[in-house]
Amino acid sequence: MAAPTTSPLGLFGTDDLISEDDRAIRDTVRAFVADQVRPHIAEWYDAGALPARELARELGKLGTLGMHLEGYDCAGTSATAYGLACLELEAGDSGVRSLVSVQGSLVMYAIWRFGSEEQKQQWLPRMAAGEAIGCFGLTEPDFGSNPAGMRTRARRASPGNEQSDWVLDGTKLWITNGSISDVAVVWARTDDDDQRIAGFLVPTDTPGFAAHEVKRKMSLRASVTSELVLDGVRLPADAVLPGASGLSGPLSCLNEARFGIVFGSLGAARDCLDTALDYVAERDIFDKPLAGYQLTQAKLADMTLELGKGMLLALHLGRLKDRGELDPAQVSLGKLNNVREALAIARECRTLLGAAGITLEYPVMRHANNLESVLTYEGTSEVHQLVIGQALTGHAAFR
Ligand code: TGC
Ligand code: FAD
Repeated sequence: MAAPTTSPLGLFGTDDLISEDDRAIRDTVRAFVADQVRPHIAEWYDAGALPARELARELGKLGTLGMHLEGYDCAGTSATAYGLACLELEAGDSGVRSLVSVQGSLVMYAIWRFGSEEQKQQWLPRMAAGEAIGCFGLTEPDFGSNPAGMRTRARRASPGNEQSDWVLDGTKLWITNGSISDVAVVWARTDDDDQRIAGFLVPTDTPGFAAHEVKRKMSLRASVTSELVLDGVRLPADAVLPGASGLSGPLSCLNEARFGIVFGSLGAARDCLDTALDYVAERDIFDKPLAGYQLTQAKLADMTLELGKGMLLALHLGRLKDRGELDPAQVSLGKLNNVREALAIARECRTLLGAAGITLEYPVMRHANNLESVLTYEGTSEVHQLVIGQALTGHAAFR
């Protein structure tokens, strides 16, 4: 039997498009995943429990938390390196990548971009080290794709007095890391004259704050997902993120996390394809390996094409981001395409594994189930189609 001559991404030669420094970071994260995630992930997934605190500390030591941010003990890598780290983490499990995305791209980025110097000093070094965990509360039970409709309210304890404390009331749902967080970034509509949306740093031990874990998930089982309840949560006047005003605040954070998913989703797809390649080489069907059938090779070729095209797109977007030229609609192109194709690859790989593909012995069904969440969070496919449609036509068709 002839040995394979290349891997799916090897065939595309995408490594040549990555700088030596970025490749070194990628390889370090890949080794971490092989050592600290792969041996345990099926068990964590089965149990629906991630040892998130321990893992966060290890991810902090590795330098992956807020890694593309400058200063405050963050690693200050390129955006492409951050993307490649997401890819390797998600090759382990989307839940592990989610932990890093939410911490670095949503919470740390929000504080780094919109916070006061005191807020940055207070939270960023501890979060970079994985000693403090954050969550990002935008979605509500009745407002997911349309966060502008949010009902969570922030009112002044003494109306009209800008030095007054804030009081927050509302409910956030589907919040990653919610019930294990030390701090929640909560987006709320204020009672100021312009009723603007603002972000608040809520220490999770503040009276009136509660977090409840969402149970019985069939996807992202190795990730903590929670409901946040804010019932008269009183915060000092300086709990607000001073640099964020309006919906562009949280949406700017989403651009960062969506960028990580452009790469991350390819990690799940690559892991499925690698698994399928190994499987078809070993599995004899009728009288020869499954790898030797034309139908199998057609599937493998088509999946390799989509994985490679997705990687070229991701690296292109990475380069644009490193030059400071990445537009949100371009992030939507990447998120829409790469998650959709990663899910298709995971499902196709599952067919190649036959019945074995439905078990946790192999990572394929786990990745496929995870990607169902990835397709929905950080903007559903339909939302990204509409963002792209708006860029192409000038018409906003969200409403
Ligand atoms: P619209 O009127 O278009 O815009 C309101 C303001 O925001 C600005 N803006 C953006 N700014 C930065 N980045 C973007 N991508 C932006 N898109 C819009 C816009 O310029 C405007 O600014 P200004 O200054 O004029 O006020 O807003 P809209 O209400 O029509 O909504 C547009 C829409 C539908 C695209 C947006 O609401 C949207 O993206 N919805 C999807 C919501 C979403 O993705 N939620 C994700 C929650 S977090 C999460 O899922 C974490 S999962 C994490 C994990 O575990 O990995
Ligand atoms: P809906 O908005 O109710 O959408 C339902 C369907 O309607 C979708 O198919 C959608 O595409 C479609 N639709 C919506 N608008 C339109 C339209 N204009 N035209 C046509 N179709 C449309 N949120 C956070 O804030 N923080 C987190 O940390 C977080 N983590 C998450 C973790 C997990 C595991 C999951 C599953 C979700 C998480 N979310 C988080 C929430 C996530 O962002 C939302 O689920 C997502 O934005 C979609 O909102 P929704 O579920 O309310 O769906």
